[in-house]
Amino acid sequence: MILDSIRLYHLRLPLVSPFETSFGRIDHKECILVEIHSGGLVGYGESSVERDPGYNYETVGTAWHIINEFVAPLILGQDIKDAAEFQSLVAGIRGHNLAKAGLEMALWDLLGKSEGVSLKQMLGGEREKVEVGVSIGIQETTSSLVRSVEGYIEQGYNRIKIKIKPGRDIEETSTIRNAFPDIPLQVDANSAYSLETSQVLKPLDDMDLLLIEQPLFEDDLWEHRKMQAQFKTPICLDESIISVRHARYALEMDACRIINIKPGRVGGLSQGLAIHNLCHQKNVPVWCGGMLETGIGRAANLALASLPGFSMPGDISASDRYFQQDITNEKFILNPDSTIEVPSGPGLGVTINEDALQHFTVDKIEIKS
Ligand code: OSB
Ligand code: MG
Repeated sequence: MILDSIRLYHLRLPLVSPFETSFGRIDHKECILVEIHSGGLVGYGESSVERDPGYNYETVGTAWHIINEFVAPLILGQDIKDAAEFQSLVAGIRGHNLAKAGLEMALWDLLGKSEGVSLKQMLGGEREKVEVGVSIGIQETTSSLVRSVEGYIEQGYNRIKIKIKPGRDIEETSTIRNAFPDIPLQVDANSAYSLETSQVLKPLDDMDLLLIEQPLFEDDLWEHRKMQAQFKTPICLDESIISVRHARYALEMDACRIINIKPGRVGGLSQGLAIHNLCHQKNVPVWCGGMLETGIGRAANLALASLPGFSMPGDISASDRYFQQDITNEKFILNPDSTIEVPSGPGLGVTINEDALQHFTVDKIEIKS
């Protein structure tokens, strides 16, 4: 497909409730919507960046710069037939995975639309609906956390993840475990501990958790290995796994026993697929993480999570868990069995609500060859 032009939209959507992690608190989700034009077709992708460099080093500003100045000139006017070709064109750009992944996603959408096949089919997905959970931010008090968990369980979520940080960890997790003895439960520290300070997490090992997500520094596979040796509970890596190579290193050194796959963090759906394939072959469970995506990124996550190796529920909640108004016409709804339907239309299988897009756009740019 010859890529004629690219439009970037800097979006800012109000969240239904603030989201707090060990690295900060937000009440709006910012990201970049990527729109690529080819002939008469339009493809959409989402760079799941945030405003601040808290989760990783990328931001709306860096992704805007990288796409505009470096990615776009490499691909505009080119005849690109698949994601592998896209990846080889941008291979010279170090890092900036979230930026690249937004463009790759838009390319998948375009290819799917031009061939009349869904992203799920293109990736080799098998499920019609996928099991999902909810990721709950740090709350004001432990009792408000209990109420929040209770609310999501009532809505039908059958897997709970709570965010932790030093000083807001053991009491919170044990209270939730005691209040909901049977609920599948996991915690996410977003790199808030060192190997030394992670010793306070030892009691988590007796709380029947599915996993402990990213306790230590993002660039530290080695100390995750040391920590895993001290814990029965599987460590799951998120931030640390930025490529297929890192997934292989982490598994070879036993730095984790489960991997959270976010297509953005690893540089695109094609890379998420490759990590899935590696883990599936080694019998390592994976699940699909989330970055509070709009309906565009959520559609892509659902398609990826429909692959057979995604054996644990994803952080892919219903649209109304995030936004009162999303930018897609389609809304994702939680089924009573804690699943969400995978879109089946061509490409991502979702359409843009132009009014909503205009309403939430704070900046936009068109790039031509
Ligand atoms: O670490 O998984 C994370 C959101 C933003 C940045 C990092 C993370 C998260 C979440 C939310 O946990 C998952 C979701 O999209 O529901
Ligand atoms: Mg995480």
